[in-house]
Amino acid sequence: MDHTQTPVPDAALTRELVALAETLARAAGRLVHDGRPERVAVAATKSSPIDVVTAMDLASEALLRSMLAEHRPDDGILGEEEGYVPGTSGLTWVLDPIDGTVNYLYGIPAYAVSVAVVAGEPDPERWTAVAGCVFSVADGRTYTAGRGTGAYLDGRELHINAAPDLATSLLGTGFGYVTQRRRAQARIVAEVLPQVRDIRRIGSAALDLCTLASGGLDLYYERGLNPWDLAAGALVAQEAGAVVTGLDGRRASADMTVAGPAATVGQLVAELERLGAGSDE
Ligand code: LIP
Repeated sequence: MDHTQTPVPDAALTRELVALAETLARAAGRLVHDGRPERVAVAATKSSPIDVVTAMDLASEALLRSMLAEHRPDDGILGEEEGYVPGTSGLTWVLDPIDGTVNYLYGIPAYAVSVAVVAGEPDPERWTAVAGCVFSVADGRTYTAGRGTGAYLDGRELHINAAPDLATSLLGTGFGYVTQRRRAQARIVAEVLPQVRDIRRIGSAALDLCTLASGGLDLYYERGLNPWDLAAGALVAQEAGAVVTGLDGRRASADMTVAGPAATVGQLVAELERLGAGSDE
């Protein structure tokens, strides 16, 4: 399909898509919440022995896909567990059935179902994010956002914190699953930590970005995010007033995602570029 000709939905369709994203995320969230056994087993691993998949990751994505087949049969789907199925409408749903899988595995209450729909090529550097919902499973908080229609937590409009300077910013970040990248990320965070108020490692990029949107963090950066990790959370953060970007003038992508108020994002981007944070060397 030629994604360059995809029209971006108008406000009315955007609101409809936000409502559907919320319906899907909450339905899968109920499944994840109600179906969590006392002891969660690892069903499979992916990029490394610590990159785990549970049966509930698979069940959650299967439910999301079945609901989309009913409600939006012509749209494409890009999901963490089952990959990409192109559609014919120019819209693609980007699904993370459980973001924060390790937290889910250990019973740490910081994991979410992330559902977004984008127009154009399903690539974070090229897509136009249209609507999204991040459902925080453990506490039931529902973050929603539509392109140009604002960001909300349980219906309350969200705005990021005013920009403190870097030294008083509470900074969220995360780490990958592959040893070489983790070693490089440890080097970067060791340089950044003395320059900020403190670091928080929540373990879910979607919740990091939504926490930023609601003022619980001042800044966030992470290298290695998959499209499904950032699709909905980045839209929530942007609609709450955050800049979401990559390094070297690029858009946010797997190479790097930085989010927060424009002034301190500029300072953090400059420091991450100086430290070579866009590579695993
Ligand atoms: C997680 C991300 C998180 C990152 C973790 C992991 P998953 O996604 O949301 O930001 O630090 O390493 O990639 O694997 O739980 O869907």
